Amino acid sequence: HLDVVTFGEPMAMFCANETGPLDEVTAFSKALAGAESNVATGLSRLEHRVGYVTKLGEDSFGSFIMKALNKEGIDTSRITFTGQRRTGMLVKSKVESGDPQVEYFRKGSAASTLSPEELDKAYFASAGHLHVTGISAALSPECQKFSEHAMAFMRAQGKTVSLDPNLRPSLWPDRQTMVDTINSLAARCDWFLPGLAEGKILTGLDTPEEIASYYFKLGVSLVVIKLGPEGAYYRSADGSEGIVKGFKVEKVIDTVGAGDGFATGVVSALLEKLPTQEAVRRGNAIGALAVMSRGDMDGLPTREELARFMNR
Ligand code: KDG
Repeated sequence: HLDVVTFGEPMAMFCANETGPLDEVTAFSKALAGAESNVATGLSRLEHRVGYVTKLGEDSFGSFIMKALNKEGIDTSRITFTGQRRTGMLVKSKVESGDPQVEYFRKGSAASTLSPEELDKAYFASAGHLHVTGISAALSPECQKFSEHAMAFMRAQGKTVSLDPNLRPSLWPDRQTMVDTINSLAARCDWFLPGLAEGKILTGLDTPEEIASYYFKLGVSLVVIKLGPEGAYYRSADGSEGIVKGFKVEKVIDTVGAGDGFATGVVSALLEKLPTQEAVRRGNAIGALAVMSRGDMDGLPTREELARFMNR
């Protein structure tokens, strides 16, 4: 039995050890990356039972990722290896401020061949909740179908589904395809977690209130819109809405992974039946912890670390 199941593409990430343009950097440190594996890691550190589904290449990155996920206590029993394709990777620059430069090497990767026929229904049904990000649907038509089938299947089973759009324009053929596909996935989720800029791109609307209304019409029961350092706006089907202020961040080290930290907080708290406002506050807390550390996962707290940060 699992609390949460998720799927996607984990990657070997090479983070620059020094600032400067990527083509000039000579030293990098290897770490695990991937939006869904970040969330799986965050949830597992908070003691939720998490299963992660993907395909890896039979290469050193694949075994590196497998070991890292196992070390986090994530159930990896449904991860398969293929000799036909490589494990994806990315390189990331180091910046003093703003967002780092990211380059992907993942087209045609092992994970991008995950197809709907491979959906292990019994395994998914053993979980109470499914977490999805829009990155998976961007990887290939098969992955898009896998996402659609998994979401529809879990909804039909009476399970909850969360979706973080995680817009990655560079992975999509064009902007309109990205917008249309993500919005059709949003219509299959319960909890939708866009950033404000993403919400604007996806709906053409301006305010968090308008964006939330758009997704309520599509049938979601909770919209939480990330507002960066300001915190987050939420609106729930129970009628509650408002802005939950963000936590103070002393120094921003790396913004990548903040949204995954946020999703970890919101999803874990909702599964623990905390009130929506508290769930959003936990999302803000883990998002803040994530931007204060370099790797995607370094800031993801244990229960004790989270309590200490939230009560300080
Ligand atoms: O959300 C963090 C991700 O951006 C990073 O881990 C890499 O999955 C990744 C992606 O596709 O950008």
